[in-house]
Formats: sequence, structure tokens, C-alpha cells
Amino acid sequence: MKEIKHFINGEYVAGIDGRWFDDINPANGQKIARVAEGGAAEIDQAVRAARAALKGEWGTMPVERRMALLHKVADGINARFEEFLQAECLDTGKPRSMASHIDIPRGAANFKVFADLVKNVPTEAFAMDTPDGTGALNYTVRKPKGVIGVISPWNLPLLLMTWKVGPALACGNTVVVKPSEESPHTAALLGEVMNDAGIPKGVYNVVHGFGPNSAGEALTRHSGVDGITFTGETRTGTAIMKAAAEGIRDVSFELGGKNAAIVFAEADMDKAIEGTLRSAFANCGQVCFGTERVYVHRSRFDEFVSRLKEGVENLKMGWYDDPTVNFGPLISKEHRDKVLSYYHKAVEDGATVVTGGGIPEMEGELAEGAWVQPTIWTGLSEDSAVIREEIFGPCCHVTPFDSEDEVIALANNTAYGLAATFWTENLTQAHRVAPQLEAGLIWVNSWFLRDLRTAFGGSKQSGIGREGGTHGLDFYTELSNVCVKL
Ligand code: NAD
Ligand code: 6OD
Repeated sequence: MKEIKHFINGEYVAGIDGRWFDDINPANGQKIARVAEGGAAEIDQAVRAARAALKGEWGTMPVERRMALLHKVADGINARFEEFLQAECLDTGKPRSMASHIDIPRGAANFKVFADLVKNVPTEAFAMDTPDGTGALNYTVRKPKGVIGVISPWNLPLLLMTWKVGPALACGNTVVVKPSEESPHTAALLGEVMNDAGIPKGVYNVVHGFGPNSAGEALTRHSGVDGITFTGETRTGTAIMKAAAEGIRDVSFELGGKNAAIVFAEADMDKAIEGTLRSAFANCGQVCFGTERVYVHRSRFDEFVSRLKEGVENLKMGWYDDPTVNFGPLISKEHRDKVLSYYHKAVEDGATVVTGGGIPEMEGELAEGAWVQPTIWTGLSEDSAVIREEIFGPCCHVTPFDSEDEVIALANNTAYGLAATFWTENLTQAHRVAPQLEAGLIWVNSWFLRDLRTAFGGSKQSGIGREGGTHGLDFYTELSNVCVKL
């Protein structure tokens, strides 16, 4: 049986008290590895290693050298592409068509892009007048924040973990990562790549475990952690923020969403159907900026629902390695119970189930997996929990609307503010509507089209701060203003 150990100070180590937990493949329910379970003691070891590394070679390394090492990390991921892909697909069940196009390439790109970007960030400077007429020069110096705690989820494990580790290291910090207990594999594998690339010991550390009363909570409470960057559920963000208040530590949060898509009368229906099939059902609906609420102009409603239904019924479920498969399982049976509770609630609340609504019949060993049918509903009122709460499954509700003002109000009527997507061929309408949507990410005639130089994050209960491009520098660095009297 494969063992996944912590990676502390450049070495793989088992837990201090020998505790392990199971890593399960959600496609067939089989155990694929046992994973070392860490707690406060392992987190303490990792944070100490990370602090020591700040004072060592890493802390004094010329920027050019640091950036070259990060390029080597990216190259190392690409060189072991298939190994990363297999690890990710086994942990999550996601189809290789997705992991090979999105998860693994982005895992590598997250190191290259931020290395190149940080190297080119200019320094702000102001020449100022002084009463004696000699003047003064102000300029800013960016320093690493220190030890960054990275807590990541299971839906895009390598992509989302490296999305934080990449910029953190590019800015000269060291990290202690607590990957999701559901998907520990690629964070562990990355340790080997770090060593092979020549990243000094203690710069990248991984402690496995759970959240509350386990490694996750211990990381948030450790006084040696200078900032915590977290992607996950909004209520977990609340718990982490409370822990970070002790010692006034900074946080950067990418949280949940209940994202709307709008299909205007002026939409190109082929694009809207193709886009909504991806935004609602890709990764089995487990994408933070995925669509769970769709509003369609009444004149196109029937056409949209019937074509979306046809598209959904053509999705192919199955084992990740089958190249024709484009729909995997949910991450676990526990998560399936949560998703199914909304499927039942939708029916109780009077929804029309257009397609899906239950558990599919799977054959052979897949019958033991966490499979769920992709589902479309219509007919719910806006106050149903199915429309208000994040489900994080392969499902969406479709509602007709009559006017632009009405649909903007409907889209904004949520506690979340992560993403919104809309479909229209009317350019004036696109520019008129986009700024009125309360979301950090707005896609027009596209979805999940990402330029890593842009700001990423959510408003309202979807997050705090922005990462991406130079926006994350405010979190990953401390600025000092130097004022020189001339
Ligand atoms: P989660 O909040 O349950 O867990 C995320 C991570 O936090 C895991 O590593 C977990 O072990 C850890 N954790 C849990 N409780 C903790 C605690 N009290 N202290 C410290 N760590 C703790 O989220 P999940 O189920 O892994 O992921 C799904 C959620 O993530 C969804 O809500 C989704 O919208 C959100 N998400 C958001 C984004 C974004 O960019 N906004 C991206 C991906 C996922
Ligand atoms: O593309 C990204 O940078 C990113 N953070 C994606 C998040 C996806 C959430 O599931």
C-alpha cells in the first residue's frame, strides 16, 4: 500500500504519533494510499523549518536565482506530467481530459508566471518638496511577508495549491501547506520536484491532516505563521479568520459562490449552451466559480432548457483514463450525501426535474463510487435553499426573466459575489451589464478563460482580497517606505 508522508525540511516523514488516514478513490471507493495524519506537533516542526529557511540561503538568494529555481520547479512538474496526472485523477476521479488540459498545466504555469511577474514589478518612488528646499525621495521596498500558511481544497488540488505556493515563493516567502485530506497526493509529489529543482530545505513544507482539531486548525493557530491564504468554504473562512485574529495575522480568502449565468435574448445559443454545459457540469460541478443559477430571457427559455438537457444527457460518465469520458464522480460519498440532500429539497420545494435528480447506475467496481446524476431544475422560487445555498455539485436551476434590470437584480440577489457569466452578442449590452454585476469575476461569452496576470477573487461572502498578477503582492509581501532627505 502506498504511503503519503509529510514533507518537512526537505524530507518525507511519518507522523510523530504514527497516525494515518485513508486516501480513497471516489470513482470506486477503493483505498489508494494511507496518509500520515499531522497535528499541532507536525505543524510546529514544519513552521520551524520554514522560519529557519527564511534566515538561510533562500532569504539571501538573488532574485534571478530564485526565479530560475521556480522555473525548474515548473519544468519538473511538466517532466513528470503523467505521474501528476495519475495522482490527481486517482485522488479526485476527474477525467484525464480535464486534468491534462487544466489542472496539471496550470500547476506548472503557476510557478513560471509568478516568477516572471515578480521579477518585473517596479518600485514606487515619489520625489517630494521639503520646506528647506533640498527635497526628499521616497521609495518602497518589498520584503517577503515571512512564513505563509497555505490551506487548499480538493476540487482542483494541484492548481489551487500552486496558485498560492507559486506567488508566495516568488515573493521570497516560505510555506507550510495543508492540502485537503481528500486529495493529498500531488502536494506530496511536489516535494520531490522541489528537491530535484534545488529549492532549499524548509522552503516548501507539507503537513497532511484534517481541518478542525487537526493540522489545518493548528496551522492557523501557530504564532510562527505570518499570513494565511485559504481556498475553501465560507464557513471555514470564518473559523480561520477567528484564529488569525490572534496575533493580527493577515488573511487572503477565496471562498464559496452561488454564481449566476444570464442568457440574454441576444445570445448566440450555441455558445451559451456549450458554455453552460461547462460552467455547470465540468469537474462534476465542483468548481468555485461554476454556475448553479441560470437566468434565460423568456423568449429563449424553452429552447435553452431543451438543448441544455440534450447536452447533459450526452455527458459520458466513467473511469478517468477513458479518453471519451468527460464526467467524473463527486469527491466523496459524504459530499454526495450533501448534494443529494439538495436534490431532494428541490423536489420538496416543487421543482420540475428536467433531467437527473439521483444516483446513476454504474457497472462493476464503479458501482461503489460517489457518482451522481447531472441535474437541471426549473420552477423553483428564488427563496428556495437550492437557489440560495452553494451546492457544489453538477446541477443548475433555470429561471426565465423579462427585462435587463430584473435579471441584474436576480443575479445580484445572493450573499456571495464570486463570479457571473453572461451571454449576449450585443456589445453595448455587454458593457452596460458587466459593471452592474456584484462579482469579482465576470465572464462575457466565455467561462474559465484565465489570464494569470488578472485579479482573481470574490466580493461579499466569497472572499477577502485578490490574488493573481501583481494584486497578490499586497498579501505576499510587506512594503516599507524609505524616505531619504536629500
Ligand atoms: P473546506 O473549507 O471544507 O476545506 C478546505 C481546506 O480547509 C481543507 O484543506 C480542510 O482540511 C481545511 N479546513 C477545514 N476546516 C478548517 C479549520 N477549521 N481550520 C483550518 N483548516 C480547515 O472546503 P472544501 O470542501 O475542501 O472545498 C469546497 C469549497 O471550496 C466550496 O465552498 C468552494 O466554493 C470553495 N472553493 C472556492 C474557491 C475560490 O477560488 N473562491 C476555489 C475552490 C473551492
Ligand atoms: O484559475 C484560478 O486561478 C483559480 N483560482 C481557479 C479556482 C477555481 C475554483 O474552483
